[in-house]
Amino acid sequence: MRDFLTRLGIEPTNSGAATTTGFLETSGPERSITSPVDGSPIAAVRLATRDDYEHVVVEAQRVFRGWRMLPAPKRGEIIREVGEALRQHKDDLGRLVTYEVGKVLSEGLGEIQESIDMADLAVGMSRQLCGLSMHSERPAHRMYEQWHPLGVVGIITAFNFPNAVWAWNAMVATIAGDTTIWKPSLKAPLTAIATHKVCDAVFQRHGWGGVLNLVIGDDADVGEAMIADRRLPLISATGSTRMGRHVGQVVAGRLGRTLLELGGNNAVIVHRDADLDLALRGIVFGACGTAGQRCTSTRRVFLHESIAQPFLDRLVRAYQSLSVGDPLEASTLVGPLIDEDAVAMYERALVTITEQGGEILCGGKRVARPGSYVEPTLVRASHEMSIVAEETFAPILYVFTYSDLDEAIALQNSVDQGLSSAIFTDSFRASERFLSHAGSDCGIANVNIGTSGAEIGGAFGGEKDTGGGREAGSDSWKAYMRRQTCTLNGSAELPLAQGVTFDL
Ligand code: UN1
Repeated sequence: MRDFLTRLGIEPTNSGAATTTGFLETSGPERSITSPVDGSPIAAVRLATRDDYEHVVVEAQRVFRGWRMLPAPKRGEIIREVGEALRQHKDDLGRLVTYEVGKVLSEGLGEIQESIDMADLAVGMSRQLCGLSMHSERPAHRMYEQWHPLGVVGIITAFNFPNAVWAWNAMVATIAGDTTIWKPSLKAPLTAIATHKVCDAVFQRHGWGGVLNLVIGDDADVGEAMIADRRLPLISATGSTRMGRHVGQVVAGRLGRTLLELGGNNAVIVHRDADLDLALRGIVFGACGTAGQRCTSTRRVFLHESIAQPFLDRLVRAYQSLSVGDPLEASTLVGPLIDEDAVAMYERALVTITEQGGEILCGGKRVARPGSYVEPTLVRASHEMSIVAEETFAPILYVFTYSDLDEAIALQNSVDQGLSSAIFTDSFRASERFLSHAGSDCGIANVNIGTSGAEIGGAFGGEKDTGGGREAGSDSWKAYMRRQTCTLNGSAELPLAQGVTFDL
């Protein structure tokens, strides 16, 4: 049943760092990785130390100096092959994602598909790294802007998308001419190792080992070294707002750039004229998909008072019918949480919810089976409850009612996070209001679609405490390049701009 591990080259003990020459002999402590599916150990990783990191960053810098000179469409050809390699290994990688982090198999496979889509998008981008040309105010002068690769890009990813979020960054950064150092979550390092092996094999075949690099280590050791490192002009980090605030401050302290994709507290508004069948499916997938552990997970629902009670009854019935269990089985809709800490966090949140006066309509307990399983939970909530403003990374959905659409939009916007949002309505006016400047304040605003499951063709990210970064989408390559304005003088004179004279 675990053949996919062998096919992906996962050993009983794996090195936690890779660069030009492949995997290194790391010398950090060994960490055993346990599956949340059944609580059994999968494999171990020997973590990278600060010295290993140092070695990798020197290599990544050296390789950058060559890689940046390869024409972008040629870099794109390599990424096209990376996309092919991901296609070939999609089934095994998807299974590994499911086994290591617990999302159901169709979501595990979907995640690899997201990376394949990202590769395809990046191949196209590699021929479209376009700059503007401007008319100069000076005779026989020409101005244009061009984009250069940045350097070595640090990519810090979270456990919940252990493959795709790396791909959002790495596919684009590499066609842009950068090299990358990936520091994955210590909760999902095996997917990172397997993904690195599959993708790096293509680079190695072309003589470009060291474009993709991997460092798996403690935050205190490797993470801190990375974010403080002036040799990394850009740090792209995905995770909690707390983590992002720290990364943002440290990188800003050295005037580096960040691309932050942090917490969400995403809401769905169900208006009085909504197609309730659609709304039901959108909400349940949004709240319970990946067991509520997406940054785009639906955490709050606002029901128009005219449909609230009958819709809530349907929602409760839908929740009661959800199959929670082994995510590798096709009939399962909700897998486990990532680990025991996550279960403890879910249980603590439920205590707080009850203390603050929330009414648990269904769920609310741990599921009695080996592994980190919990019941998807529906809570009738009020805005006096401070916990509804927090992101609890678990399948807990707060339900509110409203009478006026503007009031619902204001409540939706009242939290610190600003990632994803949705309205279900058949009213053109309601939909336009939601999408107007007075509407949703989030980076993603959907109509008749839930909050999660965005496509890579659109820029992904959010405002406020979500960090402001955008990944994927048409012009995302700009984040991985530096912009240069060039003015060329084809005349025999040296006129100064703004009419300034300076005659010697
Ligand atoms: C995340 O949870 O960090 O839109 C990313 C979605 C996925 C990506 C989620 N495409 O839900």
